[in-house]
Parts: sequence; C-alpha cells; structure tokens
Amino acid sequence: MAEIRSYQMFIDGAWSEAADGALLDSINPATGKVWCRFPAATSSDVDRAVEAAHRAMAVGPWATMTATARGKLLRRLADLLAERADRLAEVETTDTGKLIRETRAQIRYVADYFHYFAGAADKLEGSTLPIDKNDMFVMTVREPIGVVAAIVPWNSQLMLAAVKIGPALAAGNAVVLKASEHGPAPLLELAQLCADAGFPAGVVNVVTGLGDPCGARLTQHPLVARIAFTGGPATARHVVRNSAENFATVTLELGGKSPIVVFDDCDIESAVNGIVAGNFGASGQSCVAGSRVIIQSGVFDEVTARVAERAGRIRIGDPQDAATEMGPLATKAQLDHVEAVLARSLAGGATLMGGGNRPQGFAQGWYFEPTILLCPHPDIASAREELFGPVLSALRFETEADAVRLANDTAYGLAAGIFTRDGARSLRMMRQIRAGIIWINTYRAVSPMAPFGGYGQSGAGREAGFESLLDYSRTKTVWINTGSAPMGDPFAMR
Ligand code: TXE
Repeated sequence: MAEIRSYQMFIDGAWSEAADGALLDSINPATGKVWCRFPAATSSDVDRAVEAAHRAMAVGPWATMTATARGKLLRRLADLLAERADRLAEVETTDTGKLIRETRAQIRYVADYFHYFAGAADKLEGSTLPIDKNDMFVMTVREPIGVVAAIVPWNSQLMLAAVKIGPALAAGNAVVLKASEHGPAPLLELAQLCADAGFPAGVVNVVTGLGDPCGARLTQHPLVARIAFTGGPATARHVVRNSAENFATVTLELGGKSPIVVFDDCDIESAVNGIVAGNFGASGQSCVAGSRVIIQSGVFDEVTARVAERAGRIRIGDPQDAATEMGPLATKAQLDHVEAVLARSLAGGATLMGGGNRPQGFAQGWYFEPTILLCPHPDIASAREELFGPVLSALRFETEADAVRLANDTAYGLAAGIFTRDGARSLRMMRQIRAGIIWINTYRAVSPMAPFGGYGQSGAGREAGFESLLDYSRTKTVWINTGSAPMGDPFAMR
C-alpha cells in the first residue's frame, strides 16, 4: 500500500500543525483512496497567520522593500515554479484528478503569470493633480492595502492562487492563502517555493482547513483588508456577510452557466472543438464551462451529432497518463451532484444524446461519461444550474434576437462563446451578451494580461490584467501648502 503523505501549514515562515493537532484527509479522485493528510486549522491558527502577515507589513524587510526588489522576488518564484512544474503537476493531478497534460502546461503558464506581476510591480504610479488652488501642490501616492485573504477552491488551484497573490505581492501586501479542503497539497508546495524564492517570513502564509472555522475566521478577521475569493455563490454570501465585520474590499469569482452560441455560418470544426473544450476539458469542472450550447436550427443536427461523435471517442482514464483526455471528477459530492441534476433534467423533458452514466471499467474513482442533453427549453435543470461536470445542454434557436435572449437568460454572466464567420454579427453579439469574457471563434483562452471575472451571480471584480494591481493598492492624497503666507481662518474650508 502506498504511503500516506503528510503536509503541514506554512505560517510566519515555518511549517506548522493545527493548534489542536487535528488533521484532514485528501482523497485521490482516481482511486477514491486517501493519499495525504493536512492540518485542519483552528481560529487561533488563522489568527497567528493574519498577525504574522500584519507584522511583516509593519516591520522587517518587506515593509521597506522597493517595488523593484519585490518584482525580483516574484521573478525568482516564477523561475522556481517553471523548474519544478513537473513535480507540482504530479501533486495537483493526484490531489484533484485534473489531467497531467493540463496541470503540466498550466503550471508552466502560472510561472508566466508571476513574471507578468513581477514586471508590473514597479509600474504602479501616483500622480500630481492640476489642483484648482494656487497655493497648493497636490499629489497621490499608491500604497498597499494590508493583509490579503486569498481563498481558493480545488480546481486550477495554482492558477487561481497566482491571480490573487501575484498582484497582492507586487503591490506590497502580505497574504494569507486558504487552500481548499478538497485538495490543498499544490498550495503547500507553493509555500515552499515562496520560502525558497526568498520572501521574508510572514509575507506568504498558507493555511488549510474547513470553510468553517478556517475560512470564516479569515474573512472576518479585523486585520484583513482585502478578500479575494473563488468558489461557489453560497459560500460567497458568507464571505460578503463576514466582510461586514472588517469592511475588507472583496473580489468574487463564482463560476457560471456560460453560453456558446453557434450560428449556421460558422466553421463547424472550430465550433465542435470549442464546445468539446468548453464542456469536457477538465471534465467540465471549470468556472468558464460553456455548458449552455445554443445552436441555430440549420446546423443543430450536424453540430450535436459531431459533438456526440467526438465525445464518444474521448479517452477516459488515469489522469496521470498523458494520453488521457478526461479524468475523474474531483470529489464524490461532485459526482453525486452531477447525477442528481441529470436525473432531474431527464425527468423535466431533456433527451440524452450521449453519455449519462459512470463509464464501464472504472470500479474505483469518481468518473462520469461526457454527456450531451438535448433540451427543448431553457428551464431544464441542466440548462439553468451549474453542474461542474461533463454535461452539456443543447438548445435550438432561429434568429439572432433569439440567440441573445437565450444567451442572457441566466443569473450568471462569466463567459460566452460566439461561433460565426460574420465579423459584424460577432461584434453585435459581443455588445449584447451580458458576460465578463467573450470568446469569438475560440473558447477557454486565458492570459495574465487579460482581465477575468463576471457579471451577476458570477461575481464582482476582475482578476489578472494590470487593473487587478490597482485593486490591491489604494490611493493616498497628499496636500502641500506652497503659499508664502501662513495658513489662514481656521473656521473656513480652504
Ligand atoms: O466551493 P466552496 P466547493 C462551485 C461549483 C461547486 C460548488 C461548491 O458549482 O460544485 O461551487 O464547490 C472556502 N468562509 N465552484 O465546495 O465551498 C472553502 O474551504 C470562507 C465554482 O469547492 O465555495 C474553499 O477553500 N471561506 C468555482 C473555498 O471557500 C469558506 C470553483 C471554496 O469553497 C467558507 C469551485 C466560509 N464560510 C466551485 N466556506 C469557480 N468559480 O471556478 C467554505 N470556504
């Protein structure tokens, strides 16, 4: 039997158990067996991490480090990530079941995210204001906000951590990163890289544990000034309520029910690849999953048939095998959720065109077939609710106006795909669809330069891109009296 690995949390530059010694198990989704254990942080562990971060910002090398020097540390971290990407990929794949071919590529790209934020660190500028008073010189300076609580789920952990801690550190903040209880190992490995890169003690802390108490204490801690959260909408409501305690500013990235709109005049091959990428990539466990596929009547039969044919050829298997195209779902709860929504969708009138079962030959692990549902109307459960699994709901439309109506018929608004050869139409659609990210004739592309975030129930705020750095800093306005006369009447506003 394979040995069970033990992890500790990283607080104030040292490895640490939970105060009461409690541990949680992480299960390998491909085998259903425990592969590592990690601490279940108590409130006092969280307090220790937040206080360490607060201290690091007040005293010690981080407090006085130049932005250029911070950039150099981030660059070193990026290089270490790229060097150790294969080991990290193996850990993430074991922990979450995400394909090795995706984790290897993604972690190398995460290094590029840190390079981007490294370069941005010393580009944050204040300004001088053309003030409307002759005897005043007024300027703004940008300062770090304070302790940042970064909370991530189990999917794409390193990427989701990078878009939070990258800009936070570039702008001079200190961070307490909370890993998911369903797979924290990659972020604990990241903590080691931060130490190796030379970040001073307390600047990056990684805590592990349950949403309550660990996440709950973190989001209401009085010394936390900013919260960056990725997860589900129900948890996000707790986070926002908690932030009423400390008035932290909050960024929320909450997933979606994103449409892929396919017009009669599209390149069919391209649309089929976009649909497969948007639904079966990462076994559909992606916040940008394009799980409402809205297809114009003229190509509906051809597109759905070709997607079903490609889905039927998807190689399901061991996520550690580079040839595998779809691995297991990350948790048993995810699998149960997918099956429950599927059952309600079929009862509500959807027709199964492919998949719909646990695949044969996988007695262990939480595997599910790529599944295609034909939905007669948009109120079918699978067309409304986020499944976070490999299930696509196909809906038919006739006119461009119908397509817009269907695309916007959701409480979410993270992303949308548009497949058409008509450039003007793609721009008309882009303007009318309410979503934070629009992909035209492509799907699931990301970059450190490109802001990422949604509308409505998909959250608030943007991650990545230069504007995210502004969110991790704030403006201080400085007034200097340049007049030769002393300050006058104390009872009149100047
Ligand atoms: O997310 P949670 P889970 C969706 C997806 C999925 C569902 C639940 O539909 O099925 O959310 O997934 C921490 N205060 N997405 O359970 O619970 C928790 O410990 C502070 C969409 O993984 O939202 C974890 O670290 N923090 C999504 C993090 O919040 C709390 C990605 C996310 O957990 C907390 C993942 C609390 N009270 C799931 N309770 C996307 N946007 O990509 C929990 N947490």
